[in-house]
Amino acid sequence: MIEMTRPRERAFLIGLDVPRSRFDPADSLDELGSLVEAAGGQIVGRAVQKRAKPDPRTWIGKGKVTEVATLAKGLRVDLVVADEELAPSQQRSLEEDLGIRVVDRSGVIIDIFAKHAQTKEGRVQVEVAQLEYMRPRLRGLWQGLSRLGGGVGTRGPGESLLETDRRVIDRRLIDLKGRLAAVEKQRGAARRSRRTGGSYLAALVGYTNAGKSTVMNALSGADVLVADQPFATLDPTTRRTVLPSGTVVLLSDTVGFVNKLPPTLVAAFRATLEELHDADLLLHVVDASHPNLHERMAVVRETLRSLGLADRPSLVVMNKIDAFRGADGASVREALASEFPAAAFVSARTGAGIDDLRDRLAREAARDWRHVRVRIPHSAGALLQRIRERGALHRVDYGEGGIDIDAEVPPSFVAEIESVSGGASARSGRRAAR
Ligand SMILES: Nc1nc2c(ncn2[C@@H]2O[C@H](COP(=O)(O)OP(=O)(O)OP(=O)(O)O)[C@@H](O)[C@H]2O)c(=O)[nH]1
Ligand SMILES: [Mg+2]
Repeated sequence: MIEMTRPRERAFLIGLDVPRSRFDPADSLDELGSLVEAAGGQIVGRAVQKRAKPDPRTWIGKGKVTEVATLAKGLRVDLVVADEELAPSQQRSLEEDLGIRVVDRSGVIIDIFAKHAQTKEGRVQVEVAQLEYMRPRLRGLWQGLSRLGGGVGTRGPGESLLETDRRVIDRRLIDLKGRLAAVEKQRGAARRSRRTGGSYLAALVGYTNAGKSTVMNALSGADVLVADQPFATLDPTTRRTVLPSGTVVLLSDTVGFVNKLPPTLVAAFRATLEELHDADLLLHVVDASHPNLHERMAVVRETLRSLGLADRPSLVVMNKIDAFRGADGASVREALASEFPAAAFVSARTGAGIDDLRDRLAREAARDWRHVRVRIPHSAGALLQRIRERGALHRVDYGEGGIDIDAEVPPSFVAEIESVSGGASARSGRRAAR
């Protein structure tokens, strides 16, 4: 399908400058360029057309198609990449008119996902996305193939052959989706047991390449893969980090977002993304050194909204402050602190600000903790470690009649502690925010 197997295929990028696009079209093409490079292509040229709206037949206008065809010939272009998901018919018409293979932004992103998927589940999810994407585009693919055969003409196979292929795809999709449902069920069980474990869960979210995995490593000492390329992380991982108070916080790292993330991918990765619904806090990691940080933040917020996570407590983490170059040499704080007063400013690479971020995390985790002062029997001593991990254990006194403790814990944990103590809570109450 849209595999770029030969290394460094020569790619020509095309974009549209239509009113009200979020990104400047040149910036968007830059980003498309890095996506194509991550998929194994080499950028040899680009063109942007200003239009009121896309051409219904060929996306870019007729004149531009001719212009691109001429340029592409001179540059020995292997494929033309459109900066948006094209309708299957547009992709087909463009290929016909250009006489060159046409790939769109979605095809490139799905291709990178296919390259990076590691786990079985990740691979199945990617294949579902690939097949869903490919299914309506079969006819074009067939035409491409017959052209490759050379001299066979441009007619595709008969409808019957196409229908057979669609049926094969549909059967495969049913099989894959069945497997995904089974994994989802297992995952659901794992999540429930994690929930009853009761630890605070902070999920790292953000634009791809913002440094989510690096922040995860800096906070937890984990060794999650970090790479200067889009969608290095596809499969979610969860790591424990112990805050100075002894409180355990779970951190989860997951797939990043990008402008115009293909809908088939979002659907296929639903199970992965649903993990975000368990999070007590979203750490929105931002590459503060990127010129398009505002647009990217808007994409992330919009994606979170579409996942039903708009109201989840979140903390913006301005990362890569070491690489920030403000206008007139302004520091990152001068440039961004007034606009994002609640944000944490860090460099996951140098470690700057990471201790502060840990403190912020501790404060967030402790937001609704309750104060408990109870006496528990010596037989329940094992509870102490769990109190320390889920909350903060301030004082422990071993007396003859039992263990007196003074602690702050999440509300969900209060009842369990009080039941062990026989409900003899000396003073339980909402804790004041520190
Ligand atoms: N200068 C600088 N580079 C950083 C910092 N944090 C991360 N990076 C670099 O940014 C690139 C992406 O980092 P990752 O942690 O892989 O980013 P990610 O958000 O997990 O990316 P995906 O998983 O691909 O979505 C890598 O080259 C990192 O070394 C930082 O604080 N400063
Ligand atoms: Mg990552």
